[in-house]
Amino acid sequence: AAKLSPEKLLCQLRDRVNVTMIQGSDDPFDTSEWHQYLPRKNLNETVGHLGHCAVVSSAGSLKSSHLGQEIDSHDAVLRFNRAPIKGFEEDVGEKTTIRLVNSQLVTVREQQFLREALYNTGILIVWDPAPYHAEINEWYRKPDYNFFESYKAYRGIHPEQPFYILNPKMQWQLWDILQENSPEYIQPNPPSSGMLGIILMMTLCNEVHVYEYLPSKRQTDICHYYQKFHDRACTVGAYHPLLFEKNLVKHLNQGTDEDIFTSGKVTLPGFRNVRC
Ligand code: NCC
Repeated sequence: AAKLSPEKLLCQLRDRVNVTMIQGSDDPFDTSEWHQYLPRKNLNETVGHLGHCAVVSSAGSLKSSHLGQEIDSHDAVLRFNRAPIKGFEEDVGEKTTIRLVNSQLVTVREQQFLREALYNTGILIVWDPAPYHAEINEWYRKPDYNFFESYKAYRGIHPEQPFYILNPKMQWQLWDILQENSPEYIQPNPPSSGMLGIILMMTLCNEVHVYEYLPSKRQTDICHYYQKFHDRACTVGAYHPLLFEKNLVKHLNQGTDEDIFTSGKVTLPGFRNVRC
């Protein structure tokens, strides 16, 4: 596969990855039952036009980074899964505008998900690994984790908090581009929450800064900044095609290598600033 220039790659991502949330008009969500649960406002209306945005990976290398203030200076901050703030403000900041969670977290850890205050801040978005290029209908019958009942339960408890379901089509549209631009065959598993979140923020923001997704000089084999768990696979991937995702993001970086080395920081343009 021939690697595209960063400019061409940005255009491919902009034009081929359709980032949308499940809507009441999407079959099989077009029922009065689902209409009670899905948010009335669409995501764009809820967040408005965002300028500078930060994406905070959950990597262990955020520990002792002192990036908190810099992260909080952004107009919007995206976090993942159970990544906490309390006790880690100095390194990861305290602002959460959007939290992107996987369906496993919502299903397997349902009781914690329904109870923990961590999830009550900002906008929630859940995603689930769908079969390759499946129609929404087919995915709905065969989700990777059947999170739909947990989603409804959460919506019942927190009806005012915006909580969206990511349209699963985008994961494979993105995966196709990853595969086309990689020299090797990639296992057909969807991209990580991190990569999905980066693309999401590129659709919502003028500019995106990603922290410790490409590891800085602080890289270790510690999986998360919030846990004493060692596993190198967290950074390079096992199930998710993390290494390929990270090569792509490195290729698109508009910041300096120095920024990566010292802050694990990557600068990406918002799609609205991409000219094709
Ligand atoms: O670990 P996880 O990811 O929640 O991390 C969020 C995103 O941060 C980036 N990351 C994380 C650690 C690290 N050392 N380097 C990184 O670059 C990745 O981009 C990652 O996506 C997920 O993607 O949803 C994942 O979720 C966990 C787990 O389900 C949740 O944390 C909930 O407990 C998965 N771990 C397991 O299933 C054991 C992980 O594989 C992927």
